[in-house]
Amino acid sequence: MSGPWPVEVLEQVQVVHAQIVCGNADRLVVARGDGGLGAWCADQLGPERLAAVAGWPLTLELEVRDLGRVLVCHSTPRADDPIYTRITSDAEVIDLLGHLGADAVVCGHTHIQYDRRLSNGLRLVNPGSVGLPYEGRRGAFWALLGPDVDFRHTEYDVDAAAAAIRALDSPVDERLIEYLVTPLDPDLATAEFESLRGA
Ligand SMILES: [Mn+2]
Repeated sequence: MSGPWPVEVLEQVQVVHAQIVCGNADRLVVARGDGGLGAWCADQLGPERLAAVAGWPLTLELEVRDLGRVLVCHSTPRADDPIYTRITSDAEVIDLLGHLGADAVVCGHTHIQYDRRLSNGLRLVNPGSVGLPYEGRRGAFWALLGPDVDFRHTEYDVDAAAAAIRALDSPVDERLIEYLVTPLDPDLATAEFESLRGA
């Protein structure tokens, strides 16, 4: 819920009755953190919408056709901000996720699409990011679940969106807007995340 249009985004997800898990950026909005952006988003949302965000769960369990029992969480079932990537070792990811009674985990946090099978048989899917992808090309990245994992890429007018964000009187960092206009290469972003893991 952190970004240039928190109210519009929340209204859209409510219109479609989306099931949502809370991520670290959402948590920071509720806590009014994140260098001014969280507080600004919280003010835009107002107390009633903010209460809805504060009520979002850390995990969701879904039964998805052919995928089986799917656990959805922003990072792990217990914490919204540990970093792991598509190249983090199976052992480390399994240790972070803990023992789960699920066939698949759908996660977020690193903004890069991947689909991998861990050595314990668990399928791990990151559907990618709509709002801030690091995919080396412009657009919104997401995935359709069931019967398989169908990665999607939706193009939109990124230059117009960047101009609209810049026209807002908001604390959205120019660096974030630049990520939309000139997207990070996913391999470089993955390497950067891995270096943060070791830090
Ligand atoms: Mn995150």
